[in-house]
Amino acid sequence: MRISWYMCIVGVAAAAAAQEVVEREVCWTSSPVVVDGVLDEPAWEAAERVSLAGAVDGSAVPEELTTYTRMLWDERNLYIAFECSDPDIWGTMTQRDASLWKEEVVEVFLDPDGDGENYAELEVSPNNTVVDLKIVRLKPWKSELGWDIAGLRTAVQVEGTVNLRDDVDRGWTAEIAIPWASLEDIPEATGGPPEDGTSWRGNLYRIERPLGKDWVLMAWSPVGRPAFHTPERFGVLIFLIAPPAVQGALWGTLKLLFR
Ligand SMILES: [Ca+2]
Ligand SMILES: [Ca+2]
Ligand SMILES: [Ca+2]
Ligand SMILES: [Ca+2]
Repeated sequence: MRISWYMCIVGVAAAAAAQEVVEREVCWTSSPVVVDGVLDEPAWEAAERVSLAGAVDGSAVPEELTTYTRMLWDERNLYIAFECSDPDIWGTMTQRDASLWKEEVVEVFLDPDGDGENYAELEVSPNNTVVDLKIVRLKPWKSELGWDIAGLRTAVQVEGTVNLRDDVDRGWTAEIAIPWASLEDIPEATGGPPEDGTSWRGNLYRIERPLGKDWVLMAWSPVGRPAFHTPERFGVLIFLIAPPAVQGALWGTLKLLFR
């Protein structure tokens, strides 16, 4: 979908009303993002913080498991940041493409053409272990675990101890850069940055597995069931060079200058 941001938002609003999906504006950054797990750059300070809710019904999650997400983009990368409160951080797997979803992770799903097929999945653990794969289709299930996000950069910072289960941790952050070029073989992704106003479907998730309690599944766009592979309920990501309010202000300034 490559249309103007205005048409994009009108279309998205209609789609959201029909499908009850959420949307978010992913804003361009002209200042650098250093992928070190520390979210102290001016770029991140300017980005909207969006919390994750219960993955099934959007219900509130326990305060000690709050998750905030931020997203940005520039000509080379899509950037995603997670801030996870967690009193007990753990994870044992350290091999790329291990079954991280069986432990504690944050996850990014990207479906550029929104057809629920050929979408990218990335998971990052508190050990900064990753699994990346392409979901080719859901019925019958076909995925490519050998597919890698070329040039992927991830970093994690932990406030606490990983795998010490009897102390109280504060939480962990994940900072992620996904090169546009790595998505070249995903339909509708071109291998370059999206045009201003382009919208993709996608979702952000977290799996939390407290000791002796039920798992907690969290999502940006609730999917209506305890299964993350529900692409019809993914949210809508709108890539904007500048948010509409800024564009409107710029247009107003130009009109004043040239009248
Ligand atoms: Ca950083
Ligand atoms: Ca935990
Ligand atoms: Ca797709
Ligand atoms: Ca892989």
